[in-house]
Amino acid sequence: MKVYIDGEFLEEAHAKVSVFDHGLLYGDGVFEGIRMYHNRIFKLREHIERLYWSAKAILLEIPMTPADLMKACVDTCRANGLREGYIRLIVTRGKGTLGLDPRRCPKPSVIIIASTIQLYPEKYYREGLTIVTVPTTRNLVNSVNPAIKSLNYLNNILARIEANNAGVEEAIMLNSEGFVAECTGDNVFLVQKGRLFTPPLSAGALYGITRNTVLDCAQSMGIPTAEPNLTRYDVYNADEMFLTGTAAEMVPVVKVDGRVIGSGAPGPVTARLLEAFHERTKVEGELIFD
Ligand code: PXG
Repeated sequence: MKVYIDGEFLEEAHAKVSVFDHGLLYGDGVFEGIRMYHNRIFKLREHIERLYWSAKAILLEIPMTPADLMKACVDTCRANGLREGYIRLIVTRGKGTLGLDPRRCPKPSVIIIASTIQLYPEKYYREGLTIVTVPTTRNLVNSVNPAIKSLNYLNNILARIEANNAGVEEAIMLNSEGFVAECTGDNVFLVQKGRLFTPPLSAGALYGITRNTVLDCAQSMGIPTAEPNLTRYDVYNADEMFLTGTAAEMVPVVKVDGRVIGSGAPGPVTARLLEAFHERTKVEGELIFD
Protein backbone atom coordinates (compact mmCIF):
# COMPACT_ATOMS: atom_id res chain seq x y z
CA MET A 1 0.00 0.00 0.00
CA LYS A 2 1.24 3.49 -0.85
CA VAL A 3 0.36 6.30 1.52
CA TYR A 4 0.38 9.97 0.57
CA ILE A 5 2.19 12.16 3.11
CA ASP A 6 2.89 15.82 2.32
CA GLY A 7 3.24 15.39 -1.42
CA GLU A 8 5.07 12.05 -1.42
CA PHE A 9 3.93 8.46 -1.80
CA LEU A 10 5.49 6.24 0.85
CA GLU A 11 5.33 2.48 1.32
CA GLU A 12 3.19 1.54 4.31
CA ALA A 13 6.24 0.55 6.40
CA HIS A 14 7.75 4.01 5.88
CA ALA A 15 4.52 5.98 6.19
CA LYS A 16 5.08 7.52 9.61
CA VAL A 17 4.49 10.75 11.50
CA SER A 18 6.49 12.32 14.30
CA VAL A 19 5.69 11.49 17.93
CA PHE A 20 5.69 15.30 18.34
CA ASP A 21 2.81 15.71 15.87
CA HIS A 22 -0.01 17.45 17.74
CA GLY A 23 -2.46 15.18 15.96
CA LEU A 24 -1.04 12.41 18.17
CA LEU A 25 -0.23 14.48 21.26
CA TYR A 26 -3.56 16.33 21.45
CA GLY A 27 -5.91 14.98 18.79
CA ASP A 28 -5.34 18.34 17.11
CA GLY A 29 -6.38 17.95 13.50
CA VAL A 30 -9.27 17.13 11.18
CA PHE A 31 -10.21 14.25 8.89
CA GLU A 32 -12.60 12.85 6.33
CA GLY A 33 -13.74 9.32 5.52
CA ILE A 34 -14.64 9.06 1.83
CA ARG A 35 -15.92 6.17 -0.32
CA MET A 36 -15.01 5.08 -3.83
CA TYR A 37 -17.64 3.25 -5.86
CA HIS A 38 -17.35 1.98 -9.44
CA ASN A 39 -14.17 3.93 -10.29
CA ARG A 40 -15.52 7.18 -8.81
CA ILE A 41 -14.85 9.01 -5.56
CA PHE A 42 -18.34 9.70 -4.23
CA LYS A 43 -19.06 13.29 -3.13
CA LEU A 44 -15.34 14.14 -3.12
CA ARG A 45 -16.01 17.86 -3.55
CA GLU A 46 -18.41 17.88 -0.59
CA HIS A 47 -15.95 16.00 1.64
CA ILE A 48 -13.14 18.41 0.74
CA GLU A 49 -15.42 21.37 1.42
CA ARG A 50 -16.33 19.98 4.86
CA LEU A 51 -12.64 19.33 5.61
CA TYR A 52 -11.84 23.01 4.96
CA TRP A 53 -14.76 24.05 7.17
CA SER A 54 -13.52 21.79 9.99
CA ALA A 55 -10.00 23.21 9.54
CA LYS A 56 -11.25 26.79 9.57
CA ALA A 57 -13.14 26.17 12.80
CA ILE A 58 -9.91 25.10 14.55
CA LEU A 59 -7.79 27.79 12.85
CA LEU A 60 -5.80 25.22 10.89
CA GLU A 61 -4.52 26.28 7.50
CA ILE A 62 -4.47 23.37 5.06
CA PRO A 63 -1.22 23.86 3.10
CA MET A 64 -2.71 23.21 -0.34
CA THR A 65 -5.68 24.28 -2.44
CA PRO A 66 -8.95 22.29 -2.47
CA ALA A 67 -8.32 21.46 -6.17
CA ASP A 68 -4.84 20.08 -5.41
CA LEU A 69 -6.20 18.12 -2.47
CA MET A 70 -8.91 16.57 -4.66
CA LYS A 71 -6.25 15.62 -7.19
CA ALA A 72 -4.08 14.10 -4.44
CA CYS A 73 -7.03 11.90 -3.40
CA VAL A 74 -7.52 10.69 -6.99
CA ASP A 75 -3.74 10.11 -7.34
CA THR A 76 -3.66 8.07 -4.12
CA CYS A 77 -6.41 5.77 -5.41
CA ARG A 78 -4.54 5.41 -8.71
CA ALA A 79 -1.23 4.69 -6.97
CA ASN A 80 -2.96 1.82 -5.18
CA GLY A 81 -4.98 0.57 -8.15
CA LEU A 82 -8.24 1.11 -6.25
CA ARG A 83 -11.63 1.65 -7.88
CA GLU A 84 -13.70 0.68 -4.82
CA GLY A 85 -12.96 1.31 -1.18
CA TYR A 86 -12.30 3.95 1.36
CA ILE A 87 -10.12 7.04 1.65
CA ARG A 88 -9.01 8.37 5.02
CA LEU A 89 -7.88 11.96 4.55
CA ILE A 90 -6.19 13.51 7.58
CA VAL A 91 -4.76 16.95 8.23
CA THR A 92 -2.82 17.12 11.48
CA ARG A 93 -1.57 20.25 13.19
CA GLY A 94 1.92 18.92 12.47
CA LYS A 95 5.12 18.58 14.46
CA GLY A 96 5.42 20.91 17.43
CA THR A 97 6.74 21.12 20.96
CA LEU A 98 5.39 19.49 24.12
CA GLY A 99 2.86 22.17 24.87
CA LEU A 100 -0.58 22.52 23.40
CA ASP A 101 -0.18 25.93 21.73
CA PRO A 102 -0.82 25.28 18.03
CA ARG A 103 1.41 28.23 17.13
CA ARG A 104 4.33 25.91 17.96
CA CYS A 105 3.46 23.78 14.94
CA PRO A 106 4.78 25.53 11.83
CA LYS A 107 3.57 23.06 9.21
CA PRO A 108 0.37 20.96 9.14
CA SER A 109 0.69 17.51 7.59
CA VAL A 110 -1.63 16.09 4.94
CA ILE A 111 -2.03 12.29 4.94
CA ILE A 112 -4.13 10.25 2.51
CA ILE A 113 -4.70 6.52 2.97
CA ALA A 114 -6.66 4.64 0.30
CA SER A 115 -7.74 1.17 1.25
CA THR A 116 -10.58 -1.32 1.18
CA ILE A 117 -13.45 -0.99 3.62
CA GLN A 118 -14.91 -3.22 6.30
CA LEU A 119 -18.70 -2.97 6.19
CA TYR A 120 -21.41 -4.09 8.57
CA PRO A 121 -22.28 -7.74 7.97
CA GLU A 122 -24.91 -8.13 5.23
CA LYS A 123 -27.51 -9.48 7.69
CA TYR A 124 -27.86 -6.07 9.37
CA TYR A 125 -29.03 -4.58 6.05
CA ARG A 126 -31.55 -7.39 5.64
CA GLU A 127 -32.74 -7.66 9.24
CA GLY A 128 -31.89 -4.27 10.76
CA LEU A 129 -29.76 -3.28 13.75
CA THR A 130 -30.57 -3.40 17.43
CA ILE A 131 -29.08 -0.39 19.22
CA VAL A 132 -29.26 1.40 22.57
CA THR A 133 -29.12 4.94 23.93
CA VAL A 134 -25.93 5.43 25.95
CA PRO A 135 -25.16 7.55 29.05
CA THR A 136 -22.29 9.53 27.48
CA THR A 137 -23.82 12.70 26.03
CA ARG A 138 -22.60 14.17 22.75
CA ASN A 139 -20.10 17.03 23.05
CA LEU A 140 -21.67 20.46 23.57
CA VAL A 141 -21.81 22.59 20.43
CA ASN A 142 -19.99 25.27 22.42
CA SER A 143 -17.20 22.89 23.51
CA VAL A 144 -15.88 20.66 20.75
CA ASN A 145 -18.68 21.21 18.24
CA PRO A 146 -19.72 17.86 16.72
CA ALA A 147 -19.91 19.66 13.37
CA ILE A 148 -16.10 19.71 13.39
CA LYS A 149 -14.83 16.38 12.12
CA SER A 150 -11.78 16.47 14.36
CA LEU A 151 -9.20 13.86 15.33
CA ASN A 152 -10.58 14.10 18.86
CA TYR A 153 -13.03 11.16 18.85
CA LEU A 154 -12.97 10.18 22.52
CA ASN A 155 -16.56 11.33 23.04
CA ASN A 156 -17.67 8.89 20.33
CA ILE A 157 -15.30 6.16 21.52
CA LEU A 158 -16.71 6.34 25.07
CA ALA A 159 -20.19 5.87 23.60
CA ARG A 160 -18.95 3.03 21.41
CA ILE A 161 -17.51 1.27 24.49
CA GLU A 162 -20.94 1.57 26.11
CA ALA A 163 -22.50 0.07 22.97
CA ASN A 164 -19.94 -2.75 23.03
CA ASN A 165 -20.72 -3.44 26.69
CA ALA A 166 -24.41 -3.64 25.80
CA GLY A 167 -23.58 -6.08 22.98
CA VAL A 168 -24.77 -3.84 20.14
CA GLU A 169 -23.16 -2.27 17.07
CA GLU A 170 -24.14 1.38 17.45
CA ALA A 171 -25.37 3.82 20.07
CA ILE A 172 -27.70 6.78 20.09
CA MET A 173 -26.01 9.79 21.69
CA LEU A 174 -28.26 12.46 23.17
CA ASN A 175 -27.17 16.03 23.67
CA SER A 176 -27.07 17.71 27.08
CA GLU A 177 -30.74 18.70 26.72
CA GLY A 178 -31.80 15.12 26.03
CA PHE A 179 -32.46 15.51 22.31
CA VAL A 180 -31.11 12.96 19.85
CA ALA A 181 -27.78 14.17 18.42
CA GLU A 182 -26.45 11.25 16.35
CA CYS A 183 -24.77 7.86 16.68
CA THR A 184 -21.03 7.32 17.24
CA GLY A 185 -20.22 7.31 13.51
CA ASP A 186 -23.59 7.74 11.83
CA ASN A 187 -26.46 10.21 11.55
CA VAL A 188 -29.97 9.25 12.69
CA PHE A 189 -33.15 9.24 10.56
CA LEU A 190 -36.77 8.50 11.48
CA VAL A 191 -39.77 7.92 9.23
CA GLN A 192 -43.18 8.79 10.68
CA LYS A 193 -46.37 8.80 8.60
CA GLY A 194 -44.44 9.05 5.33
CA ARG A 195 -42.30 11.97 6.47
CA LEU A 196 -38.55 11.85 7.00
CA PHE A 197 -36.94 13.39 10.10
CA THR A 198 -33.32 13.89 11.16
CA PRO A 199 -31.91 15.99 14.02
CA PRO A 200 -30.73 19.52 13.19
CA LEU A 201 -27.00 20.33 13.26
CA SER A 202 -27.66 22.51 16.31
CA ALA A 203 -28.61 19.36 18.27
CA GLY A 204 -25.02 18.13 17.88
CA ALA A 205 -25.04 16.22 14.61
CA LEU A 206 -22.32 16.09 12.01
CA TYR A 207 -23.19 17.70 8.68
CA GLY A 208 -23.10 14.19 7.23
CA ILE A 209 -22.43 13.80 3.53
CA THR A 210 -24.63 10.68 3.46
CA ARG A 211 -27.25 12.56 5.51
CA ASN A 212 -27.33 15.30 2.88
CA THR A 213 -27.47 12.81 0.02
CA VAL A 214 -30.41 10.97 1.61
CA LEU A 215 -32.27 14.25 2.29
CA ASP A 216 -31.69 15.13 -1.35
CA CYS A 217 -32.96 11.74 -2.55
CA ALA A 218 -36.08 12.15 -0.38
CA GLN A 219 -36.78 15.59 -1.76
CA SER A 220 -36.46 14.42 -5.35
CA MET A 221 -38.80 11.49 -4.57
CA GLY A 222 -41.42 13.82 -3.08
CA ILE A 223 -40.93 12.54 0.49
CA PRO A 224 -41.36 15.51 2.88
CA THR A 225 -38.35 16.11 5.15
CA ALA A 226 -37.82 18.13 8.35
CA GLU A 227 -35.05 18.65 10.90
CA PRO A 228 -36.77 19.11 14.26
CA ASN A 229 -35.40 18.31 17.71
CA LEU A 230 -36.13 14.64 18.35
CA THR A 231 -36.50 12.81 21.67
CA ARG A 232 -36.31 9.12 22.53
CA TYR A 233 -40.13 9.17 22.55
CA ASP A 234 -40.02 10.11 18.85
CA VAL A 235 -37.53 7.29 18.20
CA TYR A 236 -39.64 4.66 19.98
CA ASN A 237 -42.77 5.70 18.08
CA ALA A 238 -41.22 5.96 14.62
CA ASP A 239 -42.58 3.76 11.81
CA GLU A 240 -39.06 3.24 10.48
CA MET A 241 -35.56 4.16 11.52
CA PHE A 242 -32.17 4.03 9.81
CA LEU A 243 -28.64 5.36 10.22
CA THR A 244 -26.49 7.00 7.56
CA GLY A 245 -22.73 7.26 7.21
CA THR A 246 -20.00 6.89 4.65
CA ALA A 247 -19.05 3.47 6.01
CA ALA A 248 -22.57 2.17 6.80
CA GLU A 249 -24.32 3.88 3.84
CA MET A 250 -27.93 3.39 5.08
CA VAL A 251 -28.53 0.73 7.70
CA PRO A 252 -32.01 0.02 9.11
CA VAL A 253 -32.64 -0.01 12.88
CA VAL A 254 -35.39 -2.27 14.22
CA LYS A 255 -34.95 -2.14 18.00
CA VAL A 256 -33.89 0.65 20.36
CA ASP A 257 -33.58 0.29 24.15
CA GLY A 258 -35.72 -2.86 24.00
CA ARG A 259 -38.53 -1.14 22.03
CA VAL A 260 -39.40 -2.60 18.65
CA ILE A 261 -39.40 0.13 15.97
CA GLY A 262 -42.40 -0.01 13.62
CA SER A 263 -43.01 -3.51 12.29
CA GLY A 264 -39.67 -4.77 13.61
CA ALA A 265 -38.32 -5.17 10.08
CA PRO A 266 -36.65 -2.69 7.68
CA GLY A 267 -39.43 -0.51 6.24
CA PRO A 268 -40.58 0.43 2.73
CA VAL A 269 -39.49 4.09 2.81
CA THR A 270 -36.01 3.01 3.96
CA ALA A 271 -35.88 0.52 1.05
CA ARG A 272 -36.89 3.13 -1.53
CA LEU A 273 -34.34 5.62 -0.23
CA LEU A 274 -31.61 2.98 -0.17
CA GLU A 275 -32.28 2.17 -3.81
CA ALA A 276 -32.12 5.85 -4.76
CA PHE A 277 -28.90 6.23 -2.78
CA HIS A 278 -27.28 3.25 -4.52
CA GLU A 279 -28.27 4.66 -7.93
CA ARG A 280 -26.37 7.85 -7.13
CA THR A 281 -23.24 5.99 -6.04
CA LYS A 282 -23.17 4.34 -9.47
CA VAL A 283 -23.04 7.52 -11.51
CA GLU A 284 -21.81 10.38 -9.32
CA GLY A 285 -18.30 11.32 -8.25
CA GLU A 286 -14.80 12.16 -9.44
CA LEU A 287 -13.45 9.64 -11.94
CA ILE A 288 -10.34 7.72 -10.74
CA PHE A 289 -9.08 5.95 -13.90
CA ASP A 290 -10.01 7.38 -17.35
N1 PXG B 1 -21.53 11.35 12.68
C1 PXG B 1 -20.28 11.07 13.04
C2 PXG B 1 -19.84 11.35 14.43
C3 PXG B 1 -19.38 10.54 12.11
O1 PXG B 1 -18.12 10.27 12.47
C4 PXG B 1 -21.16 10.55 10.47
C5 PXG B 1 -21.98 11.10 11.44
C6 PXG B 1 -21.71 10.34 9.09
O2 PXG B 1 -21.18 11.30 8.20
P1 PXG B 1 -20.90 11.00 6.66
O3 PXG B 1 -20.37 12.28 6.13
O4 PXG B 1 -19.89 9.88 6.60
O5 PXG B 1 -22.17 10.61 6.05
C7 PXG B 1 -19.83 10.26 10.80
C8 PXG B 1 -18.93 9.67 9.78
C9 PXG B 1 -14.41 5.62 10.46
C10 PXG B 1 -15.40 6.40 9.70
O6 PXG B 1 -13.47 5.12 9.86
C11 PXG B 1 -16.23 7.27 10.36
C12 PXG B 1 -17.15 8.02 9.64
C13 PXG B 1 -17.22 7.88 8.28
C14 PXG B 1 -16.39 7.01 7.62
C15 PXG B 1 -15.46 6.25 8.34
O7 PXG B 1 -14.55 5.50 11.67
N2 PXG B 1 -17.94 8.85 10.34
